[in-house]
Amino acid sequence: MTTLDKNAIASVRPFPPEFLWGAATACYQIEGAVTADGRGPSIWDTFSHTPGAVWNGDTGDIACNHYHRMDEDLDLLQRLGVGAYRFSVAWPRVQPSGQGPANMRGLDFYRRLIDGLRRRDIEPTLTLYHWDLPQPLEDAGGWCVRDTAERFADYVDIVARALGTDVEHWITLNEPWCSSWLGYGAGEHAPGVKDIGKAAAANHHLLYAHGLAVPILRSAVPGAKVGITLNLGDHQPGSMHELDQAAAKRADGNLNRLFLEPVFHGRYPEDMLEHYRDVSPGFSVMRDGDLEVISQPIDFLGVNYYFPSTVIDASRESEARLAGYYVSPDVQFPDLNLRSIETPGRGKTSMDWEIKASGLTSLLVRIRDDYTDLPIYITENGAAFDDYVDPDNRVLDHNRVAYLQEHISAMHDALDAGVNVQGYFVWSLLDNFEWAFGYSRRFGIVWVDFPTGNRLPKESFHWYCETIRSNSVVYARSVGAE
Ligand code: IFM
Repeated sequence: MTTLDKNAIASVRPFPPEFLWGAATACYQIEGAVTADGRGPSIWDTFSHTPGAVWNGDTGDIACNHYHRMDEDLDLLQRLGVGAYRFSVAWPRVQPSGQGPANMRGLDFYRRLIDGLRRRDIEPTLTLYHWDLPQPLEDAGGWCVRDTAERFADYVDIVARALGTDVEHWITLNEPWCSSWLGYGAGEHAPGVKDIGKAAAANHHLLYAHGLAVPILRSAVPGAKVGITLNLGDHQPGSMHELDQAAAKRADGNLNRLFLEPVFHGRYPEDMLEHYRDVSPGFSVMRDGDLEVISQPIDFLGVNYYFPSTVIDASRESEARLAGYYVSPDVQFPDLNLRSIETPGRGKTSMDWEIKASGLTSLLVRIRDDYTDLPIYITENGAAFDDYVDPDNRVLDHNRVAYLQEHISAMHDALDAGVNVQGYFVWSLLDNFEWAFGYSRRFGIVWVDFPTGNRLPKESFHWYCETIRSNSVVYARSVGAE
């Protein structure tokens, strides 16, 4: 592996020969066909049909219509040259009511998907849960109750037995932080509940569900590689002030440590247990033995990284404003008594997320130092920008190319530092249903014209194709790069 010459204007940085390049999607965001072949309703069907919940009243009813255009999308993946495709299975297609016998027509869709990938020499990377809980399970308490984790275990068993022979890489959960804290705490995601005590209980039951799934996968799929995908962040304090340092520690505790510590060290962080001591039911739902279930060995960690965050204690808001900072309430952490501040000069995506590629490097190094040397896959990384189709029928998304280039280069920095990164999946193959933002935010490297469903590869698609083909990234220092 070459070491970056920081004095060069641009240098080509090769990846190890076996490095895995991929693209990622998730079922509710692309499939559509929400009543096809016996699929039942999920919490996202309910939430997206709730007035005011999603931008413009958008829903996933049709989305990219991937359910009916699967072959075309698989051809796009083949053209892109990826070695792997990360997709998720919709629990309500497999068990329409969240329990009971398998719906064979639902499973058959994923069987065809996997066969299509195999025919194209693309490895399936299967996520079992990307947020679409069957609605009847939510009606029975959702992730706030233990029974949902037991139901998840049954569902995993069905999927593993049905599809196991052709899938090696299994991801139990995608971003359980979002399912718990955005879904039950901030109420920004389905099921739209705003109750910190429930969010903490959901946090625990989701991790418990992950733990239950691991041995089931191992017994149903000999040789399975099992992991979990976490959305992790790099939180910096806005100043050296002790209150801001403490605020950054709280944000880190909630987003990162509440998940990494139980999975890798078999314990919850003391400061977070203390912080949530008085909420109900909170972490009191934990039973003896749960942490052993949660912390049993896995084979890899999936990391989703998008943006950095700089936080201050809420009490220091006016001071920060006086100093000229743009301060925003941190709606994603309603209980943590902190504010986000923007770092002047840093670029932003159309999600309003700041761009700081070096945050990915420091995060990866920290995971290695504090938690695990297991293989890491970047299971999501990408950016939404205000793309448009130009008069020559092209989408020249140079800002996305720059974002990807900087982040892939930052991942290379981590490799150079000895972190065991083995693969990278761009988010996302297609423009899709971006949850509470509906179709207003485009993350795809392929443009989707939602009224017709037509696909158009963007400039970033061609750039990523070349990156994969050359198995290298050209590092070009951006102006003001950190
Ligand atoms: O679109 C989402 C995805 O479903 C989960 N991770 C973050 C992406 C961008 O917000």
